[in-house]
Formats: sequence, C-alpha cells, structure tokens
Amino acid sequence: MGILNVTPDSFSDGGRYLDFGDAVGHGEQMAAEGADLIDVGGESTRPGAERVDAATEIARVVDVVAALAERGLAVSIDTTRAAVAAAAIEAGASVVNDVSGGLADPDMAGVVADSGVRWVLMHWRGHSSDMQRLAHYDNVVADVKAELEDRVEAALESGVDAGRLVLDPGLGFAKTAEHNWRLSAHLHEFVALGYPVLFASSRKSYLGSLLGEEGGKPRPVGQREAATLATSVLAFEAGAWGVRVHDVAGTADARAVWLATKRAA
Ligand code: PMM
Repeated sequence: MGILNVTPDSFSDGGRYLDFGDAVGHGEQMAAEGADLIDVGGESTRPGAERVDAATEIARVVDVVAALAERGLAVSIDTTRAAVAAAAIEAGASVVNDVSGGLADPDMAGVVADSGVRWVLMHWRGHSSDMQRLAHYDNVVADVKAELEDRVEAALESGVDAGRLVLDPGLGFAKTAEHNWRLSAHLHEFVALGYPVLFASSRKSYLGSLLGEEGGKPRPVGQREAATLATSVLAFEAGAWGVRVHDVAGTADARAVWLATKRAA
C-alpha cells in the first residue's frame, strides 16, 4: 500500500501532493513501482494534528481518487468519516482505511456494509489531538488484540462481511515507542486472529528515536527508510497481508528478497 497524503501537514509527505497533477502522478508512480493499493488521505493523523472539516477533506481527495481509479488503480481512502468514505467509494475507491476502526463515526459501518468494500480496522483510542495521553495498557499486545476484536464484532453486527475486514495494530496511535516494538514483535499473534493484517511503520517517530543521537535529537523523517524496510521484512515474515509505506520501490525490492528466500527454504 503506497501512501498518498493530499494534506498540507502530514509528517512525512505533507504539502508535497496538494497539487492535483502531482498527487495523481505520484499515485501512478507508486503503482508502477509495485503498489497494489494507493492509500489517499485528506486529513493528517500525526500526533497533535488539528482536524479539518468533512467538506475540506472531500475536496482534497475525491478528484484524486477518481483520477487514479479511472486509470485502473486500486485505491483506498484513508478517513475516519463516513461522508468522506462514501464520496471516495462513489469516485472509485475499493477499500476504506479507517484509523479509528469504526469508532470515530457511527455511520461508517453502514457505508461499508452497503458498498461491500474492504474495511481496514485500525486500533485507535482517540483523535490525534490527545491520543498520546491514552497510551496506557496492562499488556499492550493482549489489550490491543482484545480492543480490535471488539471492533470486528461491532463490524460484523453491522452487517459487514468478515471477508472484507483487515486489521491493523495502529503503530504510533496512543502507543509509545516501547508499545510499537512490542506490537511488532508479536505481530504473528494478530495474524493468528484469522484476518489479513496491515502493518504501518513507515518513517514513524519510534524509528527516529531508535536511530537518533543518544539522549538527543531523533533521526530526521527523511533518513528512516532503511529502518522502515527492516520493519517491513519482519512484518512479511510474521505473515502480514500488507505494509503501508512511503517508499514503494524499496519495499518491492525488500519483498522480492524475502520471497526468494522463502521460496528457497
Ligand atoms: N498511520 C497513518 C495514517 N494512516 N492507516 C493505517 N491503516 N495504519 C496506520 O498506522 C496509519 C494509517 C499516519 O501516517 P502518515 O502521516 O504517513 O499517513
């Protein structure tokens, strides 16, 4: 899954793809590099981000989704809002990537159930403005699994087909670096729940902290790519269905190495 943020303020690619032509061109490029899905987002979810209204979010994404879908590319819409999801599905999106796992908007389950698209349910505890306050767990792996299973149950009760669901432990969302490492180390347990699992570590701050100067500055966002690739290979090995990344070409190479190794085993 290639990341295409049509936002002014996302932490890695914010502001780069606000222009329609740039956004569509980047989506096409990621598809050519091997992305099976282009994840279009119109609202930043980085820690502390301010929300935008639904009309602004729709205006940012809908023409880009339509243009990519017209070119035959599979598109997911990264949104927590039912109205945005509905507009994007109408424009040709085939996946709803909902970082709130259906919690942010009570109408989301209905939109997904009626349209029959895939639904990524990410583990989430609250909006980005205050989510780090919510990063408290007894046992992060067990708690995140249990909370995701609750979201699955709610989705099924709303009439969403089990075969349409994808789970995501939600690295960085109400999680400390230590939580992210624990979830990564136990990713196979999420795979064992029986649903496809999406892993989304790309360039996130826990990688910057790991690689930063001791007691000092984190490694800058643009210098976290090798670390991201390492986490993606570990995720493939754990059985992840997909990885959500900025660098599709590098990820495709890393996956080819992993696949060749598996085939030779
Ligand atoms: N992270 C971000 C945005 N969308 N979607 C899923 N499913 N999982 C994630 O962890 C996730 C996401 C934040 O990163 P960005 O600013 O690079 O989009």
